[in-house]
Amino acid sequence: MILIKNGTIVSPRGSRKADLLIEGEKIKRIDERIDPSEGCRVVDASGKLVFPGFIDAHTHFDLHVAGTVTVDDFASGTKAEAAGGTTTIVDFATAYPGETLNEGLDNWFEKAKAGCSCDYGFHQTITEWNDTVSGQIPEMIERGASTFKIYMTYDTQIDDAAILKVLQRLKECGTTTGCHCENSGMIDALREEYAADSVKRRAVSSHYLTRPAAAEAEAIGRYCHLAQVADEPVIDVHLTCEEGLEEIRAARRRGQKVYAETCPQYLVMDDSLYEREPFEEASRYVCAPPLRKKSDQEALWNAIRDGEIQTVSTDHCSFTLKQKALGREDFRKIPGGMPGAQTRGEVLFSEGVAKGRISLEKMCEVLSENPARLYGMFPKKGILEAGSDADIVILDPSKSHTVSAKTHLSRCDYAPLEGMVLNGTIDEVYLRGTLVARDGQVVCENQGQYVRRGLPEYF
Ligand code: DUC
Ligand code: ZN
Repeated sequence: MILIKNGTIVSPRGSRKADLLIEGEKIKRIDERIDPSEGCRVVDASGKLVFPGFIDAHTHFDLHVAGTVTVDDFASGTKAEAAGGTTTIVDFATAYPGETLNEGLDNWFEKAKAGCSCDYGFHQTITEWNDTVSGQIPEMIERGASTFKIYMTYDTQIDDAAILKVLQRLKECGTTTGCHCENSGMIDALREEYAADSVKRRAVSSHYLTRPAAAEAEAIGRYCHLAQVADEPVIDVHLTCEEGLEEIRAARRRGQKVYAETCPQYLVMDDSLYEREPFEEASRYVCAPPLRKKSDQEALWNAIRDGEIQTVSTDHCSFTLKQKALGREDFRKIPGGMPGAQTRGEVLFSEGVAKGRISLEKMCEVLSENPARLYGMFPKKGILEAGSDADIVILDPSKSHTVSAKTHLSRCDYAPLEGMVLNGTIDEVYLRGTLVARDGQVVCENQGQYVRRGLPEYF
């Protein structure tokens, strides 16, 4: 047994000083005072915050993009996650056109065999729509890949007719999907225009200029209207901008259930980074949708505070600077994505809670409880209460540290937030009762198990 004593137990409904007893893989008891029984290991959490393990519902490990593959696979990616307080990830299994959903999911189970240092699950990505795919949805739910993902851009995109049919079918099955919302026609036209100009073609800044906030907002609006017709709750993943948020607000005013996710990069970085020289300094921030304006950051923080954004995930999708250099002559060839697994919780604490933008309780809600509910893992995950998995993060709010690629566990050779001082440091991370990470290092690897997720809870 392990007894975590004198910590502040955090929940969305309030925080209180209490002791927490772990027996085996589960939380046995939480009480004002618990005395250690014989043989019980006592962890002194005086002055520290005790959170339910964080859930990252948006990762891309071992993903092939733009002729290359992410540098982090499940082994390194989940180590970075565990060190950063994440005890469960949900990655995106993809059935490419011509593959069955089962084949897509099988392929991602194979990738996870690299070894996982936190628990893991899968969303199932749908890249084409036909009777066969429709018929396989119940089996995906049965296998625990109970929520889905669709794209309105990239070569994985499906058109509006298919999106409507997906939403109608998922409604019948009691589940939902996340969607990458960007207007591909608008983006394709702008990319062609910029690429025709030999100077612009080499400029990293062309990346964000060809993916404007309007392209995201239009797609979010269209997605919400399709969901209105299907009468289906939906999830917008990686919301970046106020214009997009306005579309979600409009849908909610119509009485729709729309859940929104954002990511730390959209909260603390802005599009001026794409103007940096030389190429290596700017290309590292290329991701889609792109970083936006400072005013968007403020809108997103406020939306988290006000409950308009329900989850904060990483969209961890890492490429080395050498891989980014594939687009040195043509911005369209820069693989999109950046690492963020290890810093998500600490960034939210330091930039959010410590700076007074959001409460401790809200941080817990968007990192733990809300993703657990929305993605069918609650109350096994996402909450500290008797009977739940003993997935626990102990954070020392008085300890600061500096972000550096030299010490992070991602295989990526840069950290987007290199040099940033974060106030608050994760001390210890427990995965189902086992201490798996301490002081930014994984101390017990490959303990992750597959989470067979249930149907979403709509709140
Ligand atoms: N955006 C990225 O930047 N990378 C991978 C997938 C995505 O949507
Ligand atoms: Zn993504």
